[in-house]
Amino acid sequence: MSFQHILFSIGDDGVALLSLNRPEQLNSFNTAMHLEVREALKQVRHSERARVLLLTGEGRGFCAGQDLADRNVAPGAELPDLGQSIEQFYNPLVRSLRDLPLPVICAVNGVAAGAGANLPLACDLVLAARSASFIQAFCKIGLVPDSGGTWLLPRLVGMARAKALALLGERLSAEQAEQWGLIHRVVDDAVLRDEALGLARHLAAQPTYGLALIKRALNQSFDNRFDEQLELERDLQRLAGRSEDYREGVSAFMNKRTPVFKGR
Ligand code: LHQ
Repeated sequence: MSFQHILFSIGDDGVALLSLNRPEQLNSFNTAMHLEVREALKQVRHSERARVLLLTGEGRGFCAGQDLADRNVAPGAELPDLGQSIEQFYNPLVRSLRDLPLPVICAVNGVAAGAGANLPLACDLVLAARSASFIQAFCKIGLVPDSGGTWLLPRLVGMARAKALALLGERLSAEQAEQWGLIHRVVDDAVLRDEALGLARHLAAQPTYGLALIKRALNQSFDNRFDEQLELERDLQRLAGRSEDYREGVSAFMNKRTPVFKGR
């Protein structure tokens, strides 16, 4: 499949780069872009080479959510079933980012609005350009935050701030987002791509099978009781302990050499 609305590559360094590429529409999602992103994520999941995914956007925006030009309802026309669009596209997208057995880095290069503000929250490490911002724009057009927003926001920033963001739809600066714990780190615009790639390459050389298990454990932690989480840690440690990377890590430590991890 050739891609028209995204840029996608998997490098020899193990970094899969997926960049949303509809800059004139601030990388908002139409059906074609959804299908391309879905295909790219499938390729990442099945790739032998991909060890980390880096998600970003081309142009001055990261993603403005749903392409509203696709959703303009003419007077008298039948009202669309937005639930179907969520079921068909947004929910599978968010699930696949969250469940991808690789670390997912999101580099928010500009404004992130609507579903575009919530996709980064489903990723594992979010960097944002200083000029970027996050807008829960849904309330301004009579909609409900989707793409996991109502679940992720309160867990990340607490209920008071989540409600303010979702009910007011005001622009949250990248710096404020970092201070609130919504994202990992703000960097200067000029260095965002390099910083994110540097982080991705660093992670790609780490024991990424183990990193995927860490991600699984942390993703479940707010839903489990303490005892359940201890049991999950036991199960995941059992898997980690059987990996080649664990053997390599211990052997390299004992022999005072640099480990070479394979992600399995
Ligand atoms: C756009 C969009 C856009 C099309 C900017 N669509 N063209 C799920 C399921 C099903 C249905 C509904 O929704 C959902 C989930 C959602 O995501 S709902 C929320 C949808 N998104 C929004 O409501 C955000 C709409 N955009 C904005 O509020 C502004 O564009 C922001 C605040 C993102 C950026 O503002 P500015 O920096 O002032 O840029 P701009 O507004 O001038 O936009 C630049 C261009 O991008 C412009 O086109 P033009 O031809 O005039 O240059 C916009 O029309 C276009 N654009 N967002 N979502």
